[in-house]
Amino acid sequence: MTEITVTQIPAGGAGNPGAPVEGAATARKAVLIAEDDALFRRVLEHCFEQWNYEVTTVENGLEAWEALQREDAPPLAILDWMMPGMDGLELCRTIRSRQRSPYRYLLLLTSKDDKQDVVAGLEPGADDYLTKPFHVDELRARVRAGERILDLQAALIRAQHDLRSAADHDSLTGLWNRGAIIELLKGELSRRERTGGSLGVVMADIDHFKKVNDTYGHLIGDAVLKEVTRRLAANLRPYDTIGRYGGEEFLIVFPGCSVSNLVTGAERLRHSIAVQAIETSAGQIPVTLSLGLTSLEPRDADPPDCEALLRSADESLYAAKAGGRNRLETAPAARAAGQQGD
Ligand code: GH3
Ligand code: MG
Ligand code: MG
Ligand code: MG
Repeated sequence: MTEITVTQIPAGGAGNPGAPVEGAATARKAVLIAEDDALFRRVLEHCFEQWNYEVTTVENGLEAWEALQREDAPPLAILDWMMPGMDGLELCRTIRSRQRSPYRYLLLLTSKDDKQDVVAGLEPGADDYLTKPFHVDELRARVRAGERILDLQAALIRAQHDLRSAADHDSLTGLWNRGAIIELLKGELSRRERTGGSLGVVMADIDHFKKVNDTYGHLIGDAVLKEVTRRLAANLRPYDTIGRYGGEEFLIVFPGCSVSNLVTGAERLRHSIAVQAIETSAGQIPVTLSLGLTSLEPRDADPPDCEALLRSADESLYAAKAGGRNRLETAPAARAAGQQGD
């Protein structure tokens, strides 16, 4: 007969299963319980429900593996050692060899307490183990330890994400920074080399922006930059990419965009800025944008490289400025690469 020890602790006491595990109040935690013994399964389920966990239970190792492969699988898994289909050890080994991230905290349940068995359990990748029959307060303490590891893991992932984001994003506008947008353009160029297709590049620069700073101050200038960013981003197609190329200069990449579509797209951007003065705490400030366009056609053999493409967009922008601002100018990319011989 199966023996289960459930320690009785007074309500509110340290081991009270009714008290939520630390941190559970913020977001509901989730656990996967894989246990073929119906009685243990019920006890485990009851404990975790009391601790306010979202509980998924399965009765064998194969079902557990299936459940753990789902995108929203619980980060914490309680795995029985002896189970039909795939035992707990095999399951740990499979999870560790096939799933590097997100990290799963695996607690192995075993009725074996021989030291060799414990080593055999931890070696393939279990984080901790608990011997049956177990005490509820010991289970809770071990689960807490597991949650601390998972919380740490989540904080690390967040920090890694923030660092990566800070490295390739501009902090004022939230756009890709210069290095990142150039890399993205290079990526598009090499993709185009393989697949063909057209590619549009636009350099956009706010007109007389220095005057905005001189008249209203730098902080208002920043607010204008943010609003210009918002309007530009709102008027792009989902697959276009925009980055802050310099102070008040933006680089926009339009993959698969023919010249006529590029002109239409760029005109929409110009219009989105000129159509309405920007509302700031210093009042309404009218702003305009000049845009330099260049594009590669599907049949452009031997296309210019990234640098030549940028030079071409820059020359078009210069022409737009010289032509009176608040306008677009277009130049074929190949000319800047010196491939048309003029
Ligand atoms: P043009 O029409 O020829 O482009 O004239 P402009 O005044 O926009 O160009 P200029 O290059 O003379 O000046 C750009 C100004 O943009 C100067 C600089 O202080 C300002 N600027 C660059 N980055 C920022 C920023 O992050 N915030 C603010 N407020 N101003 C910035
Ligand atoms: Mg079993
Ligand atoms: Mg400018
Ligand atoms: Mg400029």
